[in-house]
Amino acid sequence: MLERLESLRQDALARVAEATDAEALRVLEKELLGKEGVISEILAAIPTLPQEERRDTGRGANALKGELLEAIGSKRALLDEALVEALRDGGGFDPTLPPATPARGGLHPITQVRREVEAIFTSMGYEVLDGPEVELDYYNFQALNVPVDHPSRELQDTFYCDDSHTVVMRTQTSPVQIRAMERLKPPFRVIAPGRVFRNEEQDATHEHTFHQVEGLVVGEDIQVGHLTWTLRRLLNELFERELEVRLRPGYFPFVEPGFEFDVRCPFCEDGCRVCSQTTWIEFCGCGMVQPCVLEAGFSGREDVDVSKLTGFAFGFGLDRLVMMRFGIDDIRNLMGGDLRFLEQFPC
Ligand code: FA5
Repeated sequence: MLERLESLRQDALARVAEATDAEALRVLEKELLGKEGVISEILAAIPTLPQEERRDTGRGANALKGELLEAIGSKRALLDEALVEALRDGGGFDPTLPPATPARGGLHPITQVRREVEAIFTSMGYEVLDGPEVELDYYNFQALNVPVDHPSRELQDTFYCDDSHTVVMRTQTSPVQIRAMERLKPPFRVIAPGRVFRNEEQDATHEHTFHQVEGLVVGEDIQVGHLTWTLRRLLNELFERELEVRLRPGYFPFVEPGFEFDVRCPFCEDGCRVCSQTTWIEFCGCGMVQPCVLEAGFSGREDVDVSKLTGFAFGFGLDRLVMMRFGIDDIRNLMGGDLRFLEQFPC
């Protein structure tokens, strides 16, 4: 067997050296080192050899395998180099052709609109905050005036992360309100865009994973007028014209009074698909921050006199705004990852 290995070695190395192109080398590699190649065959036959030959044959076959791998690798590098040289020397290389342009990626429509929203708010002196997507129940609910077992928790179907229900996938961006109060000194204005999660059935307007933008302003003498002015300014900038708006009473445990803020449909006068034939679009929930939420957020802060503070907060769905902006009729397209859809919104 050892003689066979030696003659195989000489023959194989000679054939590798003689290979003239990458394809010939690939075929040879398969014949020598492939799953059904000569080396595998020798290794597989070892148990059938006399006991005293087995060890040397195994060693010899493995050493040869290593030697052939190296020889084939070096030969492949030589052939590649020769190919490039040949192309350079005129073998089909045309230096006047334009270079191949790499395909350009683009920003996701949600990112495009989020950046626009951030630019509008930062131009009004707002800071952009971030908050954790995996959140403590305390921030997502309790500090926002939603105690354990409060029925309003059912308004937002929650993904709980542990059996004791202390950690949740945040159902809204509102917990960033509390984190902002803990960290910042009033007066301040912040927005907090980000992903939120709800254990909901998907349909054309509902996702289990979607995006919201939270807004919070805290200071002295902050009133409902400041809230409506701010939201109108946002919509006017986004839609580049003055749109009619209205406030309706709305219940959110962390604001009092609380409102639903609607905007007149920018696409029709008598009703269309986007506004469900009503001519109004529900834009966001909002209201004046509940005093008990200010108490919770600023608790333990000796530098803050909560009794002097008021504030407003709002939270809108970014995905729904993107749908309004680009006339998209099914929210599931946004996170579907289909390039044919995404390429319609180049940026
Ligand atoms: C809230 O989440 C409140 N945190 C908003 C708020 C903030 C009120 C501050 C007061 C003060 P609501 O559950 O209505 O509210 O959700 C806000 C927006 O998120 C909705 O208007 C809608 O645009 C969007 N939204 C809600 N559920 C979904 C869903 N399943 N898929 C896509 N967008 C959704």
